[in-house]
Amino acid sequence: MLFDHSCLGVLSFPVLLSCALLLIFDRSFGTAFYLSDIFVSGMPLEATGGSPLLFEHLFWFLGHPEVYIILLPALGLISEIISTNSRKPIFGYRAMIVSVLAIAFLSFIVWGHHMFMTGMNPFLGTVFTFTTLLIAIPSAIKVFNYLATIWKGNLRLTPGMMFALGMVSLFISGGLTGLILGDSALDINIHDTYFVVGHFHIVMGAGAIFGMFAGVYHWFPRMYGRFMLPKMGYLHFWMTIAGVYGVFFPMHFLGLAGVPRRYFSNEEYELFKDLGNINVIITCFAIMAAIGQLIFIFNFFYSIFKGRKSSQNPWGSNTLEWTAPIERIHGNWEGKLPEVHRWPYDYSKPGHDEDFVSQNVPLKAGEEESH
Ligand SMILES: [Cu+2]
Repeated sequence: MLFDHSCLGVLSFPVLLSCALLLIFDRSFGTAFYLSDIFVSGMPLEATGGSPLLFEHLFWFLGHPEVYIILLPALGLISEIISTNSRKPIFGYRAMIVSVLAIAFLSFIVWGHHMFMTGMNPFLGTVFTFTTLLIAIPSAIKVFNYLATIWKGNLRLTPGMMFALGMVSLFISGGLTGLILGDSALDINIHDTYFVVGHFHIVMGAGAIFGMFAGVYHWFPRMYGRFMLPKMGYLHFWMTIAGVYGVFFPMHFLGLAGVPRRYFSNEEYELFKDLGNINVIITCFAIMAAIGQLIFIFNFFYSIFKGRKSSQNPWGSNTLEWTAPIERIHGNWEGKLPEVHRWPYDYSKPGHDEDFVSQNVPLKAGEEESH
């Protein structure tokens, strides 16, 4: 996933850089990449011939892959956490890899779905709709595989696992509204409304942040040799997930009613008065979510010094980082580096005493590799 993520970064960020350079040229050096027949106080600007839409094209050529640049590392974290805490190999490992590669490739040919309202030829809009909706397939495969990994697993609902499951939940809710926004015929009705704000904050904002929280709770014992306080972790989780849904779920209804995004209140306008002041509810949930984050910050720093001491490999994980000594030493391992003999998902493998087999354990005679 990190490889995938890096490819996306290498290919998409230069486009943003060029986009910004052209903008600097336009603003400071009299070029007209983005300026075309623009009138100020009735007088045409000197620089003409460019296209303001070019800016949007270049921006969104970064903008869409960027969503996955943010999301993929978090999905990588939760793949590991969900498998470890279900005590099962990740379901459909190969399908997962093909899915993230497909998502990465497709993410470069969908940027037009942000621009259905720019006067784009409807036929081109249809093409972007098609490629966008194709992303639903690998995304659904990933979600299915996460659910299949949990299915009949020996679940350990640690705070890290809770956040990982929370991310799957957000990925589903945000993904489903993405289907609506990716379809030009539906998107045109709700373009630039609060529906969009609700959608992307759930899927790429909160979704990615949940993945990061899952990672912090899971690898904290590895980093500091201590656990974070679990009760505070659960409190943080429930306040955050309730906060996220409480803030962004109602926004979908605001958007469906037609309230444009970035308006600070729907009550200012006769048209949207009947909705009541939904912002009050949203604000209450936002404050609750914010308090939840204070709990996390306290828990993090408190646990570094006062958390319960952790054993070498508290979650029973297979990957090598858990074999490194807990004391601070120079380098990761003393002496020889450990050798990898198996994939990282040998959980509950028949023929072994424990329900995990560290990657540095050689294959037994007659034991097959699990891939
Ligand atoms: Cu997009």
